Amino acid sequence: MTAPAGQMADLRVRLFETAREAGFSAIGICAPDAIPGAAGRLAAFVAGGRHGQMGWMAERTAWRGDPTALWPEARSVVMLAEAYSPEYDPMAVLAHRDRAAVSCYAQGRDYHDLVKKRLKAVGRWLIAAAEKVSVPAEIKVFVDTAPVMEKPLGQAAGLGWQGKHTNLVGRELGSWFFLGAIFTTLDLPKDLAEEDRCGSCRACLDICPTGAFPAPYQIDARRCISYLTIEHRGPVDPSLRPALGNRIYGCDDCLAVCPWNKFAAAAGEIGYAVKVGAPPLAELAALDDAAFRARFAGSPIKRIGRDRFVRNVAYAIGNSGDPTLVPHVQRLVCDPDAAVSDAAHWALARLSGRGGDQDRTEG
Ligand code: B12
Ligand code: SF4
Ligand code: SF4
Repeated sequence: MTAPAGQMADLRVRLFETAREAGFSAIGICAPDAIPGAAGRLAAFVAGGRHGQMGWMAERTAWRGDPTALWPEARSVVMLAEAYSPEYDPMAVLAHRDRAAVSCYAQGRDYHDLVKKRLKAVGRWLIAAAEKVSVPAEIKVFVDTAPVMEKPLGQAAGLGWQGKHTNLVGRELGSWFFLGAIFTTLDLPKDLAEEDRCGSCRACLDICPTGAFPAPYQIDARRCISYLTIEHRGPVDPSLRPALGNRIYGCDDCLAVCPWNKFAAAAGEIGYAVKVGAPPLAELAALDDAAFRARFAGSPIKRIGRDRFVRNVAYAIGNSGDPTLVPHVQRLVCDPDAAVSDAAHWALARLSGRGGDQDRTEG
């Protein structure tokens, strides 16, 4: 939309204020054509099979790799960061092997709901503010699930850079933040892209329990514990199971070690505060479908369903080294879900010293 530059500059200032008042920790704007390298890297990622069972990553790649193809009328991409920084050490739970390690991002309410609600509020404000100066505006809001590459867009909008672990890191934000996008037909003034500030650091690459980084800045999702515990259906490759440790939903290791997190902005949204905690594995292994749904209502954990969740719990019990947990996993041997039953067999064998990869250490 063409409008006087001064009008757009003023709208931009007020948009930034509104986004901060709404609770976002940072905001930046880039052009829809600001990520020309992303499509090729996405193509290489998919061609290498690095998306594993996430078949949706291989679909609509023309849109995902190029925001101008997704919505040709868009003139600006407003990128927003929402902090969820933990107030505790996310790695501490890894030493309590009879308890479940649940990633910080999944401790509270589902971020998809919280971020989307906020994005829509800011978007509605933008449309109304543009209307007041007689500039028609349209918007579309995205968080996570649309074919949009949020990290390169976030870097182009100046929110941070894609670190060697591939996630976005900000100088003041650290890396504990979610991303959301507002595409708009308004031609707002743009920000400068942020530059890479990883330097010679490689802490995230070295800590990864499964060796999921084939090279700095590249991930093979098939080896990432976040993928294995959340996205992967059916049995996990036995060679990777010991490295899961007690992580039953997501993994925080590569973010937790990043030195830039000492500057991390505090989480403004109380919805992300610890709710799930680190429950005993014994308790979680007993969940049936109804109990699982009731316990994780409103949580992102609910998305993976009871079977995948209990499969993960069984792997964690296998890795616990705690023989008192044997009866809790024994019950799962006859589970109707084949992956749960397989995980239970594996856990029993590992606890009795008959199976698994006893020499690997984890967390
Ligand atoms: C698929 C996906 C996953 C997959 C794959 C991860 C991945 N890195 O692609 C899995 C399930 C493993 C995953 C895990 C996690 N995810 Co995730 N995920 C996504 C999703 C839906 C798409 C990401 C994507 O496009 N991947 C495809 C690859 C090709 O793109 P890319 O990672 O940007 O790859 C770039 C680099 O490889 C780089 N590159 C390649 N070669 C080279 C070479 C050089 C020299 C350089 C400089 C760069 C470079 O270029 C590529 C393009 O920019 C986004 C949401 C979205 N719609 O964007 C969330 C998202 C990235 N995830 C997020 C989060 C929070 C996580 C976890 C931390 C959750 C957890 N605690 O368990 C972990 C982190 C694991 C990790 N180290 O990445 C956040 C990240 C926020 C942030 N601050 O960056 C996002 C943005 C969701 C959101 N809306 O907030 N995720
Ligand atoms: S989330 Fe965990 S498993 Fe995945 S890349 Fe980071 S450290 Fe590795
Ligand atoms: S841990 Fe080091 S290499 Fe990894 S993202 Fe942070 S600064 Fe970059």
